[in-house]
Amino acid sequence: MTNMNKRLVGTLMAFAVAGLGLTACERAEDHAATAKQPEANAPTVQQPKENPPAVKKLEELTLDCWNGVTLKLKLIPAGEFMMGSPENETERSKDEGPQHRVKISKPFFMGVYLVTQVQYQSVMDNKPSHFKGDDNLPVEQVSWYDAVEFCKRLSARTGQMVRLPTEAEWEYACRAGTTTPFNTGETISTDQANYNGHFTYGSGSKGESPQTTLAVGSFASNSFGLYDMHGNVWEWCQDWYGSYAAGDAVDPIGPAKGMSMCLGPARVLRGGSWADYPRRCRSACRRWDDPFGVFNPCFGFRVVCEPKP
Ligand SMILES: [Ca+2]
Repeated sequence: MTNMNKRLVGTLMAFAVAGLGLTACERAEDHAATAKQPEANAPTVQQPKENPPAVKKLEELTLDCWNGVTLKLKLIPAGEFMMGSPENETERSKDEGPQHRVKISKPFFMGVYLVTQVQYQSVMDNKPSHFKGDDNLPVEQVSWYDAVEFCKRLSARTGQMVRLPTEAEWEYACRAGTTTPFNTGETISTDQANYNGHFTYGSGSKGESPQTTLAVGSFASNSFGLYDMHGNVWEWCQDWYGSYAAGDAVDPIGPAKGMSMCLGPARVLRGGSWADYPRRCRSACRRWDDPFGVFNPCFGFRVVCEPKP
């Protein structure tokens, strides 16, 4: 049996179990309702329980970091996409393949912006960034462990489950339904993102190269309403870095252990930065680095939050 088939069988069994559970539960409630109304004048037909989970109505979530500093997230719908790049994509790397179908089975909230310096300071009580001057610059010079600690503290403070995105969630959210190298199309310009505009991608043109981070949200969002997915700072993802597993996947979380790179097992970063050529900002491009003690002014993150049931 292939992995996909195993997952399918698992999913069907889960549905079957859930179905049995619901039936048993509704029967118990029917019984209770009947027992409470012996006069039986009222209609005994129970309304079907169709209340959708509250999450379906929520488009946005705002988390209170501390003292009036908030962090806004948007609901990303469940769906499917082709993860990785096709073999004919210009300037791709081998590790972006094989392209495979990924299902994101549940909606999730994702930070509209990169975590900013003021948000980071309000949760972690320090300011590690190399670039200074504007509270709304993205935080950088944070290790993977710093980013995870931020999520833990914000979870504790808000009662929400805040974490780093999986690599699959990140790419799905970045693409926002697009299949081109960028969510802006076949190429990208310096009017659309912060990267090293002295270099071009495909038929693109040269442009500015600010050589610094820029305040989050300085360019247009993608169609999910997320800003700076391409460029500004690289974004730590939850996953260990490794080759993609063969075949289609549902909610993949990456390999169980990191592929050992020059500094040991590595974690994934996505999206490129102010310092990078545009090819490194593509939706499918992957970077890895040491999760400990990497103080790089190109490394930041954004968070996701699992909707409460
Ligand atoms: Ca980015």
